[in-house]
Amino acid sequence: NLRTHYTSQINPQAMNGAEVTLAGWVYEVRDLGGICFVVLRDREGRAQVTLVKKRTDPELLETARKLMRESVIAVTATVKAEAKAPGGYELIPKEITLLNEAESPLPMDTTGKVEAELDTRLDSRFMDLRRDRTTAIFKIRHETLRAVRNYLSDNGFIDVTSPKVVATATEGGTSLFPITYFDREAFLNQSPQLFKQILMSGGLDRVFEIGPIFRAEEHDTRKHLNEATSIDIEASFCDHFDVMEILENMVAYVYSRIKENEARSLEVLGVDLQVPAVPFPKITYDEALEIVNAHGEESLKWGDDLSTLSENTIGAHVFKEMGVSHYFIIDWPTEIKPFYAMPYEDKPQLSKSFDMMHRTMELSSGAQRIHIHDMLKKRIESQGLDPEGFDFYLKAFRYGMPPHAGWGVGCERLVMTMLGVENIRDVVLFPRDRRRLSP
Ligand code: ATP
Ligand code: AMO
Repeated sequence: NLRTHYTSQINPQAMNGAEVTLAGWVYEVRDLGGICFVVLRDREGRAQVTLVKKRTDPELLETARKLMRESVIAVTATVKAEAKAPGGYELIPKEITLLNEAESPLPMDTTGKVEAELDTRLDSRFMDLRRDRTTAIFKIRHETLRAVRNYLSDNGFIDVTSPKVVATATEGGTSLFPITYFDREAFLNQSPQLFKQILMSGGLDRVFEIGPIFRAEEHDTRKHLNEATSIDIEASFCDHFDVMEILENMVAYVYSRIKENEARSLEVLGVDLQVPAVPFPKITYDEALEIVNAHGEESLKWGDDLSTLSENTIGAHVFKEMGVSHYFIIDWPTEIKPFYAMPYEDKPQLSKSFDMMHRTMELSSGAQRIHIHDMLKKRIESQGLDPEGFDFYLKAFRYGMPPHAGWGVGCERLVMTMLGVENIRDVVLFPRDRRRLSP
């Protein structure tokens, strides 16, 4: 390894006088004549390399002065505690090695002084990632998924992966990406839904999957991707209320982990994170309609899906009345939920389903599922789908399928709402949308 430390690992007091080697990018060179500063940036922060003309080998000084911004360097230096320098120390270099020179001009600014358009940043994502804000977002995304994995593993869930090349649709509303699978038509999977349910028949009892989902949404919005990352669970012998409790506790846990482990990233982003209190309030679909209709901007009748506008109206109302951002909408009309949602026994027009919302968007959908074979087959038919295509799925319901429930959360929506990021593309390394297929 070329480096001995990251910039953040240098303790100015304890390491004063020690020799270290840091490696990273040239953030900036400030040549003030008698003194020259090279600021080195690595993933964890920045360090100032100080070269005083009178006390520096002329060849070394010349190397430093000629460094092009964003070139890759390694610096072997002595640590010197210096209260005025960023991080409380500066580096007095013995050697500066230019590992790879960057061309000039750069495709975009990395200092945050000039704010580039999102498209420019995504076109040069490698360069955008060198900005503090972007690095902070992806560290938090990492910590989010780590917290999710820990939380679910600690609560008895088994980490699984299901196929992404499939033969059937699962989520009625959105369309499919067809692909050619040898001589057959296949699709990119919209959701691990059918597979996670089959695993309940297999007796795995509680499973989770973090993986890609593909949706051929034609629209261009700030909250839709064509390839998203879904966090899915399925749990046997549970109803919808049980899995809502798992969901709200997981979200609160994620927030608390981020607050604790990513304080510096939150600071870079200027986010003062409030861990949401559990339980999240629950309103019924009927109450949600009343809120929308009382508000007057839109008129919805029973059985309509909630539009983006109505989601905003309800979110604002809940925030105003209850002071919370996260809430559930429960008891949806069976007809507008997917075929696998379990209807209430006494009121079959209502289903044991829910959406978990954050002020301006849906974060998760879930439900208790139909575990009765004949009932499920009827629901598939009544939604105009061909049960034959679902044979592999229905089969699992004929030989001992336990009652079960589950949900899916979009990882990107979880992160963007946590950080107040406006556009979902900001929290995906290489987003796929209607226009974007590379990088
Ligand atoms: P699902 O309900 O399957 O998760 P969805 O896209 O319908 O997906 P949301 O993403 O929460 O659900 O969107 C909420 C509402 O926004 C939808 O009910 C719909 O009215 C509207 N909507 C959904 N997709 C789009 C889109 N691509 N462009 C504009 N509005 C959309
Ligand atoms: P649903 O279709 O609501 O439910 O998806 C679950 C969650 O996944 C996220 N999501 C998306 N994020 C970004 N771009 C998209 N195009 C996109 N589509 C979905 C959202 C959404 O709430 N099988 C069910 C889940 C279940 O019942 O277990 C399902 O897929 O955050």
